[in-house]
Amino acid sequence: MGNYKKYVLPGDAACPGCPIPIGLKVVSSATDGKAILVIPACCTSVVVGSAPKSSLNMPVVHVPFASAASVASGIREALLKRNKEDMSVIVWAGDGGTADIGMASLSGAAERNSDIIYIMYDNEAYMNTGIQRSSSTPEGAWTTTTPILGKTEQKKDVAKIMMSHNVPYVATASIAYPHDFYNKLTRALKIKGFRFIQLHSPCPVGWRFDASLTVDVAKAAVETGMWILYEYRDGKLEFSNPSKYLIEHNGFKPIEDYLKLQGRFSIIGRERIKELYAERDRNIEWFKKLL
Ligand SMILES: Cc1ncc(C[n+]2csc(CCOP(=O)(O)OP(=O)(O)O)c2C)c(N)n1
Ligand code: SF4
Repeated sequence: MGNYKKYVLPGDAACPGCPIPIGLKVVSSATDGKAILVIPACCTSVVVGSAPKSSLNMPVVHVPFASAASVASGIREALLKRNKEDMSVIVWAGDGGTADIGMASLSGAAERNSDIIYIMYDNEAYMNTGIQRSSSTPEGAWTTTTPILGKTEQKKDVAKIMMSHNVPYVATASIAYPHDFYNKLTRALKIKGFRFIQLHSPCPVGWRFDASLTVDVAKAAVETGMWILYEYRDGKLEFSNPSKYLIEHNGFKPIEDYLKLQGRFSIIGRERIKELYAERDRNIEWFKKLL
């Protein structure tokens, strides 16, 4: 990987074990800093701070919650008018800003095939304002707005929604597999049009695990099939390793191995765990149809 140390500086405002600086190191190294980041309100707005004291040494435009994809589309058009073809425009947004409040502008940018990359770092709740449920929170997870039964609805699958927009590139990634994320972003950077990457990003504060376990939790999500790594290009899907290997060899670890690492699932019942197994299997069968 390239030199992220030039761009992601020590001394940010992240909680210990935060997945955000891990993800941004990959983004800055894959782009070698040649990108403008558009960041709607989220933990990252606080983590990197604002100029002139930002810990992220790249151009950043902080924007209102719902507008990120539209603002990014406009910036890209302005750059093209000025013949600045080599400067990419990347949205870096949380799941609340993507799956919920930013969905309309995201869908609009995808439908127009705007020449931007949209990275949704998915920490599966509104962390910055106090761990409220988002539509990307998984079933059974505790949040401050689902305190008794955990979330009773399934996780909204934004990457699938983006595929249905027939955009040139959709991928999933995980902060536990930075090289896979780096390679996907490098490929996405070479494609024109709308590209979307959903980055699974466990948050120790909101998911209730020890700050030393961020990468282990992210890895366990993949190893249990609760997060599947894939790439979707021009109507064809390809699983990425280790998900590819695990699917082909039916080698997933029990989902409980993932759940028990996190306090947010301590209230989950046996029936709901059964439902998670069924959802995982249905999900994989659905993806297999696109192979
Ligand atoms: C229109 C609007 N509504 C609400 C807020 C308050 N707000 C700021 S950050 C945030 C949560 C963002 O959640 P998410 O996008 O999941 O990112 P995370 O905080 O988890 O990184 C909210 C609700 C806002 N800034 N603007
Ligand atoms: S709440 Fe979670 S995502 Fe937000 S800064 Fe802290 S560790 Fe990072």
